[in-house]
Amino acid sequence: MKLYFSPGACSLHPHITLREAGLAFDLVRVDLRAHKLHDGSDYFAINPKGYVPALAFDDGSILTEGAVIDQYVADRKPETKLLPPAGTMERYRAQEWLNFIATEIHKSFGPLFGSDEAAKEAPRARLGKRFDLVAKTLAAQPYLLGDTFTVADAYLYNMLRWTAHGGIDLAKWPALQAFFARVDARPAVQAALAAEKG
Ligand SMILES: N[C@@H](CCC(=O)N[C@@H](CS)C(=O)NCC(=O)O)C(=O)O
Repeated sequence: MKLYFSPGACSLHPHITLREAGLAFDLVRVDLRAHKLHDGSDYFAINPKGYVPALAFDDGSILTEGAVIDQYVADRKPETKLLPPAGTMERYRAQEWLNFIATEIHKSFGPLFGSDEAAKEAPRARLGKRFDLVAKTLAAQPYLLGDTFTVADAYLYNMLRWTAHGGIDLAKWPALQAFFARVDARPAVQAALAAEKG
């Protein structure tokens, strides 16, 4: 498999998931401004959506949408418990978090990376409310689902890495800061960060 990524982008969470699962994969860096690979080839020819992440299989097909790639990877290695088994209520809880992070957190960051300062106020306030909710859960337990790290935690960690750049001070939520440090210390997370730099 190949994971198409851009350093620090939202391809980081499936990247972490692949390493947590211990699956073999190659990393392929995408220049998101030009939508090209380093050899100059057109990324749209690989992923018509033009964005990362994309997971490519040996037959040339691809799987997109980070939260879905996470679930595919976790299901390849159920023994790693990166997700509860499909069909259980716990699995729906994990999907509830994944969808919440994708739609309520991830997509609210977009305007914070632009240059229109006025356009940043509302999404920043919305993110603050979402973080209030997440912090309540993480004040009571180490991970979103309880005591076990899951792919939803990888996704949340990826989003929290963006807060400083987005002008959001995590110090307001000690539970989120503690969660961040907990996930940051995982060997698979450090390996993913190092590989994205290289
Ligand atoms: N719905 C997609 C969104 C992916 C996404 O927004 N990717 C960004 C990086 S974080 C990107 O590649 N943007 C460049 C572009 O859209 O051309 C997912 O959750 O995987």
